[in-house]
Amino acid sequence: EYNIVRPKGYTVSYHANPEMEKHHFGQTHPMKPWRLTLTKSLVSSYGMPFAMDNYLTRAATYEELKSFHASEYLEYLGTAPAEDMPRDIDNPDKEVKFNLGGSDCPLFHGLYDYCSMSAGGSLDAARKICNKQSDIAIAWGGGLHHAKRSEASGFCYINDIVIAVLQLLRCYPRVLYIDIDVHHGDGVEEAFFSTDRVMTVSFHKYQPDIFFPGTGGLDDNGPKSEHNPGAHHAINVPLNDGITDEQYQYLFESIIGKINEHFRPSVIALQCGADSLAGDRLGRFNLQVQGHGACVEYCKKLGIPMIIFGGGGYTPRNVARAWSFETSIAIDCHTKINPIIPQHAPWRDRFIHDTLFPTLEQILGEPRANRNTAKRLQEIIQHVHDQLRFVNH
Ligand code: VJV
Ligand code: CA
Ligand code: ZN
Repeated sequence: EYNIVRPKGYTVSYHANPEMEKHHFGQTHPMKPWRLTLTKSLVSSYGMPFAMDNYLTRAATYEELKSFHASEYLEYLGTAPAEDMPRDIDNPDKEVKFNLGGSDCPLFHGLYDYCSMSAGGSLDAARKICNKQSDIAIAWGGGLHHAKRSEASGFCYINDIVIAVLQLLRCYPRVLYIDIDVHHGDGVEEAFFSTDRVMTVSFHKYQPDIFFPGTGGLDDNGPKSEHNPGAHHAINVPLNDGITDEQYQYLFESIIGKINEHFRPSVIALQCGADSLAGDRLGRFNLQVQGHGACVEYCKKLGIPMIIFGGGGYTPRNVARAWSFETSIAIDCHTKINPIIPQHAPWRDRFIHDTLFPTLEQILGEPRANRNTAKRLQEIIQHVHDQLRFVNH
């Protein structure tokens, strides 16, 4: 019906596990793993699984998680009692130390299974790319970019991206990490601060003291200590409220195009946090599904192997739209896809508007003011170009 066929000349793999999606952070917590179920169901309603290799994600092992995380943190993560369970008298200090149990990173039932499955999907995706069994590997359950070596942060407990990139570094000389989540990808940036084999680029809303996590200013390009090969290999694109598809696409293509020329990545890791879309419960931008997807399409056209991760995204119907459209870009059927959500799609009423591409008026009622000036965008591009003069591979 939709004429969805395997793309010619390359392979796309899709990594998911419905078990991961059943976990709950708590009644009104913004992070809803159920959005992954809604995404998978929309992807399936379009028949896209026929065009990909579909893998049931396994849980990453303790040893695999240890490639980035400290054992004392992992041990506590694996044994910490859920919030409604009796607490150990010694544990409050550990919860504080590891930032577990607050409102952002609650200790919920099955937390360790949830985290290790998220990391397992991203690691499976990285292995398929390494083995050349896949050219584009999709892991919507990953993208948890804030987690640190021994600390949970911003809804993230295990940094599946760092673990996957460490795997990629075993088989590729240079990895380009790109992060279009509305938040700064601080955990991934910090993990690779001292290597010139990974360049990290994050586009995000930046307003210290007001918007999480408060890092990622234009001048933050990696510690400029004397012998740090990683200096100049962290690129930050701080933005204001209300950026539009047109501005974002212009910035993205100018910056990523230049980085591709200078850094010449052997593989791309793209975090597609969908909280940069208009109408997101936590986001502040005016991006539409088309503009968000244009970033994926631009990266795909560079013709380099790529892992695509999920990330943030707090209005599930818009998350499912964006990630389904981006899956269609990966398999190259986005120009043929019917913009009307299929009649047989489960939860069709959840989408409110029956299209993959609602207008800004449909999403927001009245649009959010755009606080990004043309002059500022030019300054950002100029600064990034200046940084790249230090980078030549
Ligand atoms: O801004 C913060 C930290 C606070 C302390 C905790 N309170 C709840 C909020 C302010 C300073 N945290 C951010 C974290 C955002 C994480 C984004 C993750 C990603 O998308 O980048 C990748 C997956 C924040 N913003 C909004 C909230 N927390 C928030 C948390 C809640 C909530 C409402 C808003 C937690 C529980 C409940 N409501 C019930
Ligand atoms: Ca970002
Ligand atoms: Zn986010």
